[in-house]
Amino acid sequence: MSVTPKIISTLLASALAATSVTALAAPAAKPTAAEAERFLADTEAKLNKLNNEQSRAAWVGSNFITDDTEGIASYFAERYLTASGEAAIGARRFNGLKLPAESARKIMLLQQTLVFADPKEREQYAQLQAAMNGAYGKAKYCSTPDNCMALGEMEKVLATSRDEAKLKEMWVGWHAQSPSYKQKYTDYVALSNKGAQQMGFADTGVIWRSQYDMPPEAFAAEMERLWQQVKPLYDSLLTYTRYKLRATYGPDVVPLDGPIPSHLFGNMWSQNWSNLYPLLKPTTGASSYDLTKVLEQRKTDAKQMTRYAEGFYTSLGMQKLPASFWERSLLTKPRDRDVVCHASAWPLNEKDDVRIKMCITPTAEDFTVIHHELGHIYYFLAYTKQPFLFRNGANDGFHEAIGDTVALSITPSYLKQIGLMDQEPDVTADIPQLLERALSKVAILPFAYSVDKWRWDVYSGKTKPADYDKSWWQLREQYMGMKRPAPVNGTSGFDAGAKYHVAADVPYARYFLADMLQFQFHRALCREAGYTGPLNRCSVYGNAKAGAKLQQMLALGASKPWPEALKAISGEDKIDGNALLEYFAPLKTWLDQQNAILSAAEKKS
Ligand code: X8Z
Ligand code: ZN
Repeated sequence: MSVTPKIISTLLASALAATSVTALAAPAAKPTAAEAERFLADTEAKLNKLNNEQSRAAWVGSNFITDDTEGIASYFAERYLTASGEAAIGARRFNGLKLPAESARKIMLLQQTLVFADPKEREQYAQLQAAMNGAYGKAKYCSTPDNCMALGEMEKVLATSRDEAKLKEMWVGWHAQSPSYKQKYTDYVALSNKGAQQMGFADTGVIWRSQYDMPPEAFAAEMERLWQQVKPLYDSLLTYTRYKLRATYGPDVVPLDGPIPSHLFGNMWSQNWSNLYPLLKPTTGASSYDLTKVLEQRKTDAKQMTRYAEGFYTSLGMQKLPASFWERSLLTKPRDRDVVCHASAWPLNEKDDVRIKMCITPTAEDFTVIHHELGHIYYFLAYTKQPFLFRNGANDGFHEAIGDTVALSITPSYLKQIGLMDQEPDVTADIPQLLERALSKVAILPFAYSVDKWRWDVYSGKTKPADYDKSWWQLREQYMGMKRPAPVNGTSGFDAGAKYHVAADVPYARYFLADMLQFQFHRALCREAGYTGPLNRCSVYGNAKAGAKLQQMLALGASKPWPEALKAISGEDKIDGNALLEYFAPLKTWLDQQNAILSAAEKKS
């Protein structure tokens, strides 16, 4: 997980009762600013200690999935929940009191959490969370009792095979696993909402939308505004992709209009279409360079992949990764046990115990992901000196955007500099490169938006458990233009749960925001470096000035409202799709030309 303080908390029934009574009775002596400061100091010290303990237990729970480690992880999560719940209720006393801005911000942050009145419910909540995490990590598809595949192997088939039946088998096989924890998820949602209501929120989705320094309704409107801004680019990319998939799989599988079956996009969730690049690449001017091939041929191991990424950050003037990072991280999939392979970055304490857990393979995709993970790590390291409650991203989208910003600087000229490419391609390769990048950066937009649109409706009760799949696929069709490759499983299916972040209950709007922010950050860093050419050819590798600018923002952590952090790096104070659109503008023109040609050819045939 990339987020330090857990937003979820709980509270002993007695503490809640005491607080409510106080609220109704004649107010106790007016709290003073000095009391508030003491309260914050005590609370931060306590939460820091309990958070370190729960992180350590969660690390073990995700690295060695057994019933015992699951029990240990939920025990420590529960202890943290108890303390953070007490803190949330305790903080209410200081609402409205005149305090220094930073203290007022801490009082506000402490209250954005769940609070459980009933200790039994708190325990159950923590257990369900640990159990769903374990269930996702252990899930396998067995075509026969002795032929079982883990998610990673199935993803590899989706990435490389063009055999439609095989793709469908992988897709359906993986999506048959999540119904086993649907009941757990349903119970978990109900409990979570109870916790939100204890704290005065309508439901958990409202808490999630309240974490962006603006009212929750304003945040939902911002998401919609941003989506409308970038939708035309997505539509052009989908249209082009449709023609190419039609040519590959035939008109019976890929219709000319209407939703496309979602198992054909090279990815289990069709959120990243990079693996379709060989099918989609322009016939002229396309670079034949294949980073995956180079990494495979050189037998680049997981440590070396990580070293490449570290090298980028140190070139910006950042520190080397601490020795403990190398000793304690998990970089490859163990052969002898179940682990949660979904890549994650962890701060284990407020010093420099930072780690990643990732099953690295020598592919271009993992080359990007490792830069992403180290973005979290360098953010953790940059804000260690902040007080506990500010040891976090300016908002969660910032946390997700840092490593991706750095990865936008993985250009041919950079790859040549580090010896992974012999010859830089000429400008005719710009469109192919932009297309390749759009297959991850543009394709994810409607996915990222609609995952949380689905959860907002689940948490609000608008979508009932029997309609989970119905609503999931309505959203997939409306936003992504996709459909389920096989009929929906009545009312017992749980396709959303086949995505890690749903099973692990990690909010997803962050990736949507990060997708916009990283282009704003990239543009700002390139300007800082004095670069004036096209943004797709800019790499800030080795540029200390750009590095200092980035570091300055990272060091703020969550101490200021995010618009101030954005201003510190870019001079802008709004998240905006404009930088992304500017980056891909030449591709948009090209896609629309191609689509006109392909549409005319389709009409003729
Ligand atoms: O979960 C991740 C990271 C860890 S925070 C690997 N990502 C999202 C996903 O895989 O669904 C990065 C891109 C989107
Ligand atoms: Zn991340």
